Amino acid sequence: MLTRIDLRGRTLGTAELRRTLPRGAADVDSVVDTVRPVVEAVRDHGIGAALDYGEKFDGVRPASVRVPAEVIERAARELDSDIRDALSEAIRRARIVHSAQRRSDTVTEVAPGGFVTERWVPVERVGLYVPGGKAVYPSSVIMNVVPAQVAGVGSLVVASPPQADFGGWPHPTILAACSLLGVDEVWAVGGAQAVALMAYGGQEAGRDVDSGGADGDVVELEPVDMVTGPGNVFVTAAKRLCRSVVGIDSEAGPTEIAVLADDTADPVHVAYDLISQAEHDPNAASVLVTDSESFADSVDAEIDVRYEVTLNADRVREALEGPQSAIVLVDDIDAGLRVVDAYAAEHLEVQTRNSAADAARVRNAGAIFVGAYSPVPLGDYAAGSNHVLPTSGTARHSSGLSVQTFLRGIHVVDYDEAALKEIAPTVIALADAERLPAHGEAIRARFEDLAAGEGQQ
Ligand code: HSO
Ligand code: ZN
Repeated sequence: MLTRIDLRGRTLGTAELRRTLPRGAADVDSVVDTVRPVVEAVRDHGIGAALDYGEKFDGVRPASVRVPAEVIERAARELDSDIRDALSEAIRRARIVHSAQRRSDTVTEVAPGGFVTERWVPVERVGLYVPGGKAVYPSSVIMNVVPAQVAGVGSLVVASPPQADFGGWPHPTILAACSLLGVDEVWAVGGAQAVALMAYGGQEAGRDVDSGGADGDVVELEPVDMVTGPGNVFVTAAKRLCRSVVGIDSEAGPTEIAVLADDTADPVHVAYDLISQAEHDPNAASVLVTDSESFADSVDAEIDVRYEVTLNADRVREALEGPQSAIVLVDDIDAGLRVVDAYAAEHLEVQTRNSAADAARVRNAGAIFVGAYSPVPLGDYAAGSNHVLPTSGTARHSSGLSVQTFLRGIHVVDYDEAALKEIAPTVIALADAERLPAHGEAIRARFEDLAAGEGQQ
C-alpha cells in the first residue's frame, strides 16, 4: 500500500534526501486573505464580531462567551470515571516530567563587580486554543496547560468552539479536562475568531446566564500575551496574523511518524504504529525506513489487513496512500540514520537490534521513541513527555512544547563603578568602530578622567 522509495546503493546528500522524502503540508498561505477580515473585525468589534462569525461558520451561538463555572463543574461531575482516572494519571506523569524542566536563575560574575543574571520569568497570561468538531483532544489540553502551569503562568484561558450537540458549550470532555487541571476561565469561541479574541480581548454585556452576572454587567475578556494550541489551517492563519501582538507556539503542520526498523522489529507492531498517526488526518505522514526488504513486505501486508477495520479507515487509507507516506529501503542502519536525520520527523521510533544505541545517534526529531515498548501513542497520552512537537522538518531547529516555551530569560546587568571603568575602553573602541560615538559618550560621561571622544561633532 505504501509507496516504496529504494535508496539502496545510492548515497544522497541531505538536500537531495529531503527532496526525495516528500511530506504533507498545511496550506496556510492560501487562507490568510480569507482570515484577515475575521481577525480585523474581532480586533475592532470584539466579542460580538467573534460570536457573529461563529454563528455564520458553525451555526452555533453560545448563551455567553464565558462558560459558566457551573457548566464546567457539571462536565467534571458527569465525566466517565475511567476517563477521569486516565486523564488524572496522564496529568500526574506530565507534571513529573515538566517539573524537572524548571530553570533557576543564574548569576554570573563576569569580572570583579560586574554581574549578569539570567532571570527566568513566566509569560503572564496564556490563551490555549482547543479545537472541537471531530478532533476533540483532552490530551492536548494537558500537554499545553501542564508546562504553562509548571512555568508559573499566572493566568490561563482556554478557548474552544461551542457545540450544538452540547447545549452550545464546548465539548464536555474538554471542560472536564480544564476542571481537572484547575483552569476555570473557558471561552466558548472557536476558529480564527477565537485566536483573534484571545489576542485582542473584548467586552460583552452580561446576559441572564448562570455565570454571566446580572443583566447589564459587562464581561471583560482580558487579552493574552501568548496563544498556543493546535487547530486547522484557519486557526493557524489567525495565529500567523496575530503574531505581531501575541507570541505563538508554532505553526503546526499535519502529524508525522517515522519508524527506523530492522528485521528484529515486529511487523505487526510497526504496522499499527504507522496506522496510529495516519488516523489523525488524511495529510498525516507515516514513513518506514528499513534495511530489510522482507520486513518492509511484512509491514505492508500487515497494514493491508489491519487498517480497514479501524474506525477512521478512510482517513488512514488516504494518509498512507498519499505521497507523504512511504517505505524507504536503505543499505544499512547507518544509512537509515542519515535518512531520518534529513527527514527530521515529528515522532521517530527506533526499533532495531540496538535501539538505544541507534536512538542516541539521532540528531533531528521532535521526540524519539526507543525500542519495542515505547510506541508513539504512549507519548501521545501518558508517557509524561509532551505531544506538541515540531512538524514539517522544523525539528531541525525547534523543540516541542515545554516549560521553556512559557518562560522568558531576562538578562539583568549590574556593574559597579570600578567594573564599568575597567571595561570602558573596550566599549568605546567598539562604539567608534561602529561610528556610534554617542554610545561611547554615555560611558565617558561617567568618568571625569576619560577624555571626550573625537567622534563628537
Ligand atoms: N499525535 C498527535 C497528538 C495526539 N494524539 C493527540 C492523540 N491525541 C500529535 O503529536
Ligand atoms: Zn496521535
